[in-house]
Amino acid sequence: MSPKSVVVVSNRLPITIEKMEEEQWVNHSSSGGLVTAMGPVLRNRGGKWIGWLGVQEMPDDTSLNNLLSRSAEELGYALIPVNITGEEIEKYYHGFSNEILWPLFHDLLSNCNFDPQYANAYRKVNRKFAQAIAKGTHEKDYIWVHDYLLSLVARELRKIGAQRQTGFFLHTPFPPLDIFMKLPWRFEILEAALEYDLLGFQTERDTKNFLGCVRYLLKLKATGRKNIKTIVTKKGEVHIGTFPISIDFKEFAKSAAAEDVTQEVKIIRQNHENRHLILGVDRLDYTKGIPHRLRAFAEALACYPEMRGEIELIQIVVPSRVDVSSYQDLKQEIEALVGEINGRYTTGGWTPVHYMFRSVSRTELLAYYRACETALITPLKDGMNLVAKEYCACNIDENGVVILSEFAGAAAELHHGALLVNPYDIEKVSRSIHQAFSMELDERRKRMKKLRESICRNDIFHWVNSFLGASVKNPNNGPEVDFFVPSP
Ligand code: ADQ
Repeated sequence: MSPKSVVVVSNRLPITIEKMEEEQWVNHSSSGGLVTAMGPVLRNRGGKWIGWLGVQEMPDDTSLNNLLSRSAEELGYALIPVNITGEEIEKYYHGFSNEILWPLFHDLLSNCNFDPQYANAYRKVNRKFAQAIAKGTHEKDYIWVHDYLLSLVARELRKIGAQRQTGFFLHTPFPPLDIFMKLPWRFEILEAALEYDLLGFQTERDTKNFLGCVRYLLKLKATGRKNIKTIVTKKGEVHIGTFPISIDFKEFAKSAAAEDVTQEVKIIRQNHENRHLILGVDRLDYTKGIPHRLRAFAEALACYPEMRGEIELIQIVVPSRVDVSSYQDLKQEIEALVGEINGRYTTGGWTPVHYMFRSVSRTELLAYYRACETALITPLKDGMNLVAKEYCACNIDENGVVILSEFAGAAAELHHGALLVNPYDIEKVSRSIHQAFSMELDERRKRMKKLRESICRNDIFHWVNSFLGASVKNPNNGPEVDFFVPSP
């Protein structure tokens, strides 16, 4: 019998493919935190990754096989693509996932479009993922499913008669009962979630919210150990725990010190000589609170005239879901606010807001993390917010200040070193900008040291090990292989 291996299942595979001229396809491996962390668990151990290739027009069979074997060679594990049609992408991805679950899970009910047509496509695509798992994996494999797009996979596996041990990690927040109750499919989503063997959330608050919904709506109570709870359903036991996701801290710190980044930092500092630089980095998304942040920055300039000519906000917005009209509206709102602030305050030689709407290179991103005195991270709600952790890891001079939304998952861990704010409270955010601007070096160092120590201890490898560790502690569950990943 082949040994148990880990299989990761996520909406997207960790590669992007692109069609070049003459029908040639090329592949690029993604390099996000999850891909880095899962590498050692999957590589050379029969591991697999199942997901969508991100394109509607699939390559022909020969090109696809070539692409997949090239990627498998580069990554060290196999990729199994799930085919999703254009209509399914519309309804499962843009529809149910991003017009219903995404805003609802971020407490933004007014952004939800509960279109009943979306639910069927969501079920159908979750079924497709289950079929790909059933076909491409062994009964003894451990299936680790990621995120709100795939909450029904364990249920669909059972329905098609495929027995697997499964874990699910939710990268977004989980909302409180009052909000979750509004979901027309609330029972279905909760009951399906309880078909996984292990459920992981980002923060204690998310776990409590989930358990509260289960208790109230399904009349099921959790019992058990402090950090891992157990719920007994008709189908068996489900374990539930909190596993805050993190980053490859040492890799970020090492790359931030490298020569290319150091050169780029010099250029940024020369271009903004003697200025206190405040950094915002976000995907274009209404959950990130960019307009609120710009208003708070404008308020700070209005209330603290001594900061005029001294501070500059560098706001990087990474294009995302740009074909969706509400995202286009958000972009326009941001650009109008940037224009207003600059129109009002710019003087010869000083521009208060520097705005970039593009995906910057990794070298540039790390250089901005290193070069800016303050990070202004004010999502209205966020599962974790890795930018906050990356900023600290790259702050190798240990003198930066983090202003952080109390509604980012990261606040649970970083509250002792960051300046916590309510992003809706424009005056408080503006005061915190002033506090960061005026903070003595000693205090900045003390705070940043604490932040860096905590992120270094709880890095992405710790996250993988604790999730998979919790799955092994379940009797009969979890992968058999020695999958623990040493933090390099
Ligand atoms: P996101 O909503 O995408 O993730 P976040 O956690 O901040 O939010 O991660 C963004 C990532 O994009 C960071 O790793 C960052 O380095 C990268 N990035 C930012 N700007 C970039 C740029 N200009 N070019 C290239 N890359 C850039 C979701 C949830 C979060 C949760 C994560 C992980 O919404 O709450 O923290 O998953 O679970």
